[in-house]
Amino acid sequence: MAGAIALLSCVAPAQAEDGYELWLRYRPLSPSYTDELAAVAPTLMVDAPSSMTIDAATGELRRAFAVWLDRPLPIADNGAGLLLCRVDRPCAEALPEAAGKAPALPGAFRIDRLNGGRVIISARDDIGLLYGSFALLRQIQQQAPLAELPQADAPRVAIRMLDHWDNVDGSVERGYAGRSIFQWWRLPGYVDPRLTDYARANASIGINAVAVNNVNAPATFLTPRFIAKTAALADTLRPYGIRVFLSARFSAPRDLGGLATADPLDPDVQRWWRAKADEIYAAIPDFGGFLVKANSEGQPGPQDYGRTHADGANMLARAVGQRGVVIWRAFVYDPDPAVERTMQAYNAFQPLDGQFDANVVVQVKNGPLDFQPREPVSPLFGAMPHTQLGLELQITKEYLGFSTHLAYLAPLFEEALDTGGLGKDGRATLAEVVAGGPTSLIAGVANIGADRNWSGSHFDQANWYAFGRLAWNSALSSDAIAREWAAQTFAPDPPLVDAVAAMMMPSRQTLVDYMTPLGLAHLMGSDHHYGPAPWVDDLARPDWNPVYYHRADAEGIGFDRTATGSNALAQYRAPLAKHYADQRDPALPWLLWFHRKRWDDRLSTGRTVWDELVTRYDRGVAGVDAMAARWDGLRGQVDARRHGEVAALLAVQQAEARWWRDASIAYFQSLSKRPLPAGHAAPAHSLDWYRAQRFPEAPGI
Ligand code: BDP
Repeated sequence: MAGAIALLSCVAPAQAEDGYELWLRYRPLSPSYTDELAAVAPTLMVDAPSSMTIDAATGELRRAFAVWLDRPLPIADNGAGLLLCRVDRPCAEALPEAAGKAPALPGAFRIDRLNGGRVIISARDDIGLLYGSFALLRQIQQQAPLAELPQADAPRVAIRMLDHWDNVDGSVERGYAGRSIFQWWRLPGYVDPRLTDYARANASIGINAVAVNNVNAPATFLTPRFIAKTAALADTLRPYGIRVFLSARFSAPRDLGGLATADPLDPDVQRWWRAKADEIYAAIPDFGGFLVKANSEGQPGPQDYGRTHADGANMLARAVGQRGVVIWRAFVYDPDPAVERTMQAYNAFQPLDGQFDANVVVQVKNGPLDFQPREPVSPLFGAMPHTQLGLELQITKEYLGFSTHLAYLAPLFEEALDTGGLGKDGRATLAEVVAGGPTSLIAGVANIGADRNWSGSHFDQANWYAFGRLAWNSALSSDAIAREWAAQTFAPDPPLVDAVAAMMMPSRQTLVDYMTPLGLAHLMGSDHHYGPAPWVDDLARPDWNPVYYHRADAEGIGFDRTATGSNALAQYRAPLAKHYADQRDPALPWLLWFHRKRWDDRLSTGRTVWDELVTRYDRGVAGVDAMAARWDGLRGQVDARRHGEVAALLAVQQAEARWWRDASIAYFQSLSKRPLPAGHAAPAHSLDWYRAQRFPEAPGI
């Protein structure tokens, strides 16, 4: 009987790949590589005081090596195996000189090979040993030559954070991967074991902070019941070096405390927040602090009482004290939209530079508008030298085709991080502006939900992964990140990795081409932001309407943000303003963002504006077709389930790219009255047909 079972288990098909394991997918490696690995790491030795974080590190190493070596990795007291070494322990004597010396943010680590043999992971803190363990595993998963394992690495940004826009009822604002993973109703008694896998995934890419609730959340999250629930989450995440934050509603002293006001200068209000912070710290000693959306899109804030954003942020920062930080969002725009929308956050915050307390971080979205497929960077990154600015990116693809469309976001993140002409002397990149000190911050709005594959699609996992890797080290290239992700997620097979990276790298530009080419923005359907609706002109505020942004009419198209128009360009320093104003760049990324052009104006490409627009739309459609064809070519090289799921979504994307192209061309042609250039097909339907489409059930609202 036992023999029969053994035989059966040999022939039974491997468990279907459903994406649950993310990039932490440990699979047998090539026999020769396995032999080498077994020689280098026959055992694991730990020289560090015991802690939950060390247990997490050894647990992960043993989980992976058990698969690779096909036997448990024994923990040894001595010997020549893999060594985890905290540099304040005797093991440090064996380390190279440099180990543990360089000043760095917590989490720095080294991987060394002694005399070409033994592998040692060393760090000054436990979290560094955990990060070092994940770095080693990442290398081995890619079958990197063992000679290439040595490395020294340290984070450049202190707070690498996911912002969940999760609600009390389990829904997720702008979430396209199912319900909230936090299961608020069952907490604190039941903590879903899935959250440990969530913590592992985050730690593996260096994420060390999470805001667990929506920036639009009610004050409910600050009640004792929800503090207890949040404490249970914090207990689960703590071993992985992750601190929990809460979005705090500014009116909480009124909503919960029964006070008549939430005025930040009122002593009762200040006392209420101090007591609330104390209550939270009693339950969660390493609580990260508050994230606040104030006086923005109807949320309450200090301006309700004639106070400034600095008054509000500093009041909360004093309640938190040295124990944590207050992350104050700069995503505000005036209730009176007389000033051009993209200039408003700058106008509201720049005059407050220097007025924020040391434990306040002002969190600025990458662009001055709102997470569009392409935006210039926010001018605030060049204008607040005396304020700790944090960067907010959006990982969930609210404006980039939800989790249906394949768009790899690392090039978008990288484009923002690498933008120069910023900082106090106008010479820093955005990455340099936000890097460095103990409250430096990069946050990303999470794309995680209760879907089995976490992100709604397999390729959207790459955006979570790339966010973490770039928040840790913005100097990594999008291409390198795509490759390491693909090798871990699918297989460390170079031709496969090449093909997957070749799909991912142009995918964001492809999406820009079929949705918002040439610097256009905000053309999506109202509220849900799904699909094209460039014709919308009847929303309550002018700056909620797509027509506000493209300004197309019989004459031409584009938003004049130069000195002859809104002059938003003047919010940038000269070299960056010049870069954005450039109309000769053959890529023309910012053309219609900063300039208004006539339809027949000739561009540096040799085409007229109208012809160029149509050409870009068609280039976008062709790009999606090419991506689908490439994926089709990988049939048989990727497991059938994941291959089929990705292929199905790519087919939807092919149809929806055509829809975007056709609806946009039908609308703009109704204004331009120009013929389509030769070789470009007419839209499949009339403009009225596109205008009549309705999607009230679209997710994420
Ligand atoms: C917008 C989203 C909205 C968010 C807002 C924000 O549509 O759901 O609440 O950003 O960032 O893009 O506060």
